[in-house]
Amino acid sequence: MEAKSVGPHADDALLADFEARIADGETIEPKDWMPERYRWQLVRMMSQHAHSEVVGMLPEGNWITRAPNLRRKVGLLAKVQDEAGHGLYIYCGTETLGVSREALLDQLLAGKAKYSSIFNYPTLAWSDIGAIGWLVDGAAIVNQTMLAKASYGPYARAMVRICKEENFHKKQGYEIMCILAEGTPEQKAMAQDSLDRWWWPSLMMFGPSDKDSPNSAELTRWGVKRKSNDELRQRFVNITVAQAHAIGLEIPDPDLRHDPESGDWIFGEIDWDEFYRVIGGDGPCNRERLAARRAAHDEGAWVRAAAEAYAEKQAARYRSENAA
Ligand code: FAQ
Repeated sequence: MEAKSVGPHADDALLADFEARIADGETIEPKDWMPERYRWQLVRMMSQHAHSEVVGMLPEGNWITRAPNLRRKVGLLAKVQDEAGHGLYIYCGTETLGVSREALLDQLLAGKAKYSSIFNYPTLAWSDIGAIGWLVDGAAIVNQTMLAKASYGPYARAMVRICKEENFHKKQGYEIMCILAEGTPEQKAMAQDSLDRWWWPSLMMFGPSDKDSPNSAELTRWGVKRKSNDELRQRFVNITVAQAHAIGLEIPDPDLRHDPESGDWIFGEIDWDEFYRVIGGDGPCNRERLAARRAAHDEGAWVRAAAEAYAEKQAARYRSENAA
């Protein structure tokens, strides 16, 4: 009888120790004991994040050949390459939890994995590149600055580096918007149109409101989320409204008002039906994005084969040198 009860009691003690470490602000590292549910939540969230970085290259990659001048092309190329790097860091972070990058990519290509809703919207004009840098990277920074304090060490450390790069992305995007906004009336209208189309989808990036967020309770309890979806969304709105006004653009929300007591910009109701439609696979570009990822994966098969053959050759040389 006693032997049987050792397991659960041992687990209770481990869980108490794990939660005490988090309460003390320690980070959890890959070889530390963690509850299976913590590992599962991290794999779920980190894999969605890595996929978002990778799929997120597509809307902007679409404009590399059409950037208006060399400086813009160089900036955009660098940004898109950075996003690929972010995907790789986070896939590596997920590997520390025992899930391979190949397994996660298979889920993405099979259409079984989520990635951020924002990347299912089309980039119709050059000004959309400005809007993405300003709003999408701006939202990502607000979200990921908090994740840099997450309890899981490899994820938190990846966020520190990623946020530095996202800051450059945001600046290049906002600069594009500033220049268009003070250009000809047509250029200003173009910037406003991009803001109109990207504003609400950017607010959706923070996820459902707190009362409808099934994962938040566990993620908060275990120190992965340090602020709630709604708190971060509000922080983003407060930062961004001022930036829009500074360059003479209007936020497309008739209900937007400043609350002098809290200092917050109170915004109107988000279209949650649209949000759930998009994350359910029925956004404007979901099918196109998956088709593009599958084609890129197939076309890249020879690169993976070549890298593997090279690695095997190097390993064989190492073995023969060490055997000699
Ligand atoms: N899109 O219970 P919650 C970037 C799902 S990176 C799609 O609140 P959670 C850089 C959620 O997964 C952008 N699905 O979920 C860049 C869950 O589904 P599940 C990505 C969403 O995890 C810039 C369900 O709804 N950033 O932009 C979305 O507690 C430019 C219930 O939601 C990250 O991934 C959504 N917007 O909170 C790249 C940051 N929202 O798994 C290229 C890390 C929610 O139960 C170009 N992730 N869902 O089936 C997070 O902080 C969190 O996962 C949230 C969601 C806040 C996104």
